[in-house]
Amino acid sequence: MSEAGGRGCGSPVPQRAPWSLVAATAAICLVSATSVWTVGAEPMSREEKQKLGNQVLEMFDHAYGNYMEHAYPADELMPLTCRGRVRGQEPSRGDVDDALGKFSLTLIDSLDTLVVLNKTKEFEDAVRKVLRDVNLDNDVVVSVFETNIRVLGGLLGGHSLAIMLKEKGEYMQWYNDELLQMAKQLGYKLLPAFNTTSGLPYPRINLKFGIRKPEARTGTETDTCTACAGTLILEFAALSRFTGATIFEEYARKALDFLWEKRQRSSNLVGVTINIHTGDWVRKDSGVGAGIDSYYEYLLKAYVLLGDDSFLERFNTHYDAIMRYISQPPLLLDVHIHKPMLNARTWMDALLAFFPGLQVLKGDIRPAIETHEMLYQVIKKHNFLPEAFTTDFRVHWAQHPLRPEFAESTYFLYKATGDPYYLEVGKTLIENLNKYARVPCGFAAMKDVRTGSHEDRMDSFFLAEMFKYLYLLFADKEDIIFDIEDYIFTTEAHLLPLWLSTTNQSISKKNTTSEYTELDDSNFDWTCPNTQILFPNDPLYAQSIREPLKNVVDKSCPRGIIRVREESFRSGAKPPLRARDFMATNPEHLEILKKMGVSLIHLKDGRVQLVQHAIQAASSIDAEDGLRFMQEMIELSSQQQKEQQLPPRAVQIVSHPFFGRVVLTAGPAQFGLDLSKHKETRGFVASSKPYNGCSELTNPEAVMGKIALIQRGQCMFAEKARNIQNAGAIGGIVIDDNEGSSSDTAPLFQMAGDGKDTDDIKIPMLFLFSKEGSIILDAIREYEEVEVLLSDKAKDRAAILKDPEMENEEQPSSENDSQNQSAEQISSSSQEVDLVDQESSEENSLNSHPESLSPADMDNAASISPSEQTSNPTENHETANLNGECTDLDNQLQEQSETEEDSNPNVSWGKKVQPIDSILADWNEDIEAFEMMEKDEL
Ligand code: DMJ
Repeated sequence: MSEAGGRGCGSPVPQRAPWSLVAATAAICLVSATSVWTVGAEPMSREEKQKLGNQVLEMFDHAYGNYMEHAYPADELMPLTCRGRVRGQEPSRGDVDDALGKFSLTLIDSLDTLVVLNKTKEFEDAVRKVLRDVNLDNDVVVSVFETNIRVLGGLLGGHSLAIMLKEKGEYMQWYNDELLQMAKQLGYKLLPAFNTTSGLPYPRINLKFGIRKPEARTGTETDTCTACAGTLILEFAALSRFTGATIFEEYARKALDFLWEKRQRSSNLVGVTINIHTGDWVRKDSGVGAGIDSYYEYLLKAYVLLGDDSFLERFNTHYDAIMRYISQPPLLLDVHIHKPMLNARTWMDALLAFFPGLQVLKGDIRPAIETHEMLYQVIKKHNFLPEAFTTDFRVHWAQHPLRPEFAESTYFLYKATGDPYYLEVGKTLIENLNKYARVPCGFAAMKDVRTGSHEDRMDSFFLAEMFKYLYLLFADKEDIIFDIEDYIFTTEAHLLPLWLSTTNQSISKKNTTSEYTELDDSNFDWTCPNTQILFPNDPLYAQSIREPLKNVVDKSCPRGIIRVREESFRSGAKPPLRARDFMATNPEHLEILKKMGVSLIHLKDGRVQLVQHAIQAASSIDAEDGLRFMQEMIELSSQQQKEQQLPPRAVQIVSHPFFGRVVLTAGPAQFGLDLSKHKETRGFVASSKPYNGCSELTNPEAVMGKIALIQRGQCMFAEKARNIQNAGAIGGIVIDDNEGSSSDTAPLFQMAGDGKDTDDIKIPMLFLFSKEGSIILDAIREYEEVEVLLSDKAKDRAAILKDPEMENEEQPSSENDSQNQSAEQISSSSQEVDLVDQESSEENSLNSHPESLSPADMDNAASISPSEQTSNPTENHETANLNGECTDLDNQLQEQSETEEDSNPNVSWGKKVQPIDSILADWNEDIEAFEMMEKDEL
């Protein structure tokens, strides 16, 4: 540890120091506590740590190697179809694709990871490839935020470590700041985005044509997210200080200054989205996750890197507000910026998992331990952190794109506490990645953590961040070829050297509006995690913080909601009417509605429609209550809609050469055998004749005892089911006749009955979109005998292979057994969409559901069915909690999260062992066929 770090962390309240020293201190403090832990979780031996470190290296090689082999120079790897994701050549995924600029994103994002993982030779090769192949002048519209954190950050991280290596004298001796020149070129390309009166950047820019030109196809946006505008300062200041070109740091500072000016002055919170022209808050909800997260992160880190006190003061002001309103340990719940005592949501998103790590940097470790523990409990339930989960820990959005935030916080908590518990947490993350996300061609994002299905996606941040944090977690100082404490991590985990704080510093003060005020010492409280405060003579202190939270997920209480109510009652005011409590038959409620400017219209079909006219409210406070009520009502009704939908099901191909590794997410049927209640159905597939299954089958002998394949169309699903059942089929798979349809681009499809009694249908029926259906049809063409498993979620491969019928099958053998447990999903169905998309569509839902729309002049409208109100499970939770009881009502969650049996290493492999290479070759042939099919369609 350096002297500066020792000094800073030694004193109970760190003394104010010259800014450059403080900058260094805050970062170095993270390692100060590693020797504190003596009792509690079992210490991990050096050998075990090394073993886990090596496992991380092997996993990185698998991800990076497959990207380089099968995807490069494309931006990302599609790990299921084993090819590159090229923008424009795949169906658009909306905003997520804005990260892809045809600039070999994953390679650039991986550069400094290679050095951290001690792969210096590979780094040297990678840099040469970037310089040789990457073009930053493509006619493509990209996200300014993503391009900044991933590409500019990646180039700067690469440059930072290239000059470090060059100075060491062995590697990179030829390097002459080429990456920095590319970074500068990219920096200039991003600058036109800042051409707004506010100084907030446009969210998107065309790399070739900028914003204004007609060819640019962007520049009409009015809003951006707070994180999008407030996550530039580290990269832009580093670029300025490395090059001496002051303009970048100035622009980034100006954007931050504007956001600071626009903070809600009474709560000191910021909203999620802001109008870049007027500075008005567009979305006034406020949390620490999606849309805001790295704005806060960059204020604190800008102080660390640049030593400018005004950033610390801003961060501390916001942090106080976060801890006052948003933090409800262990939860972090969004609130309204104007009414911060009211929760804006009943769920949390996965991005907030970075926050405990930031709290460590701030030095506020207790709530960091609490939130981290809560998140870990959620992970233990679902193997991964779902994109969003409710306050009572049910899955809200079931995806998980292999986000690194939780690993990041785990690393920082370990650095701060030295508690081996966090090493065990890291070990679990590694195991889950290998067991559930690893596929032969990389690691695939989870499409649904409940079914274990995959998405054909491996985001670049997985390589930039996940492997870095996991490797560093288990590494000792001597395992890394440079001193990590000399660097700060950007939000994408790129490394910027702390010495930049003293380089070209004069430029930072020029042309910035940030007022410089003398800070009182309270601003420096806990700037370092102070071990005397954290562990007051008790090495079990951290464990004692975690202990009460051990069962928080199992025995969940929606605590945030309690707080709102308690606060309201305490102040003597009547609590505002909550959507979930509303009864259309309660006259008192109708009176409150009127006061809030909400009118109620009875529709002919029995539903009631709610419409809000803010100007008809009794006061502006009532109008705001009305707006919140309407927002809650919309959220509630979409939640109810979701709950009425059946979850997706899985079709897993178990025969040679798939052996359970391919899992297709299938749509359920509202009739027939319910696979969530019964054991899976296993059988060989056979096409029915006629293929549409609309009349008595002419080939009953072929489908008898098998799972019949039927084409969608021409008659009701129930009719098809009856026809194949009569022919003796044990199950049915309906394949979409809509050519090219895919669950990647279409929402989950659910087969309805025929409006009559369908109790006579006893067999399970599942639906596959055409793209997924083709996988089975192609497999039949290729292998003739294809066996599948119809179930509610992917089954463990060990269990599948234990089946006596499989005993003689060829089995893959591999050193890495866990790798073989994972199941690949060619594509899958789910109604869940990407977090960003979901947020925007949620916003639109106010205006887009025809049934909830009122005439154009209406401000807000929502429709509900009165009967839905009483069946809302949330209501039950609420009542229980108000009575002070906390019952675990979440049986569904329990069922979903039943951990699958561990793999059985004693599986008796058959005699005809087919080498893994040959299996993969077969697999690749399938993929090629699949690719050809897709190309044809395009
Ligand atoms: C990363 O690209 C960055 O960490 C960003 O700030 C938000 N999260 C993603 C990964 O989840």
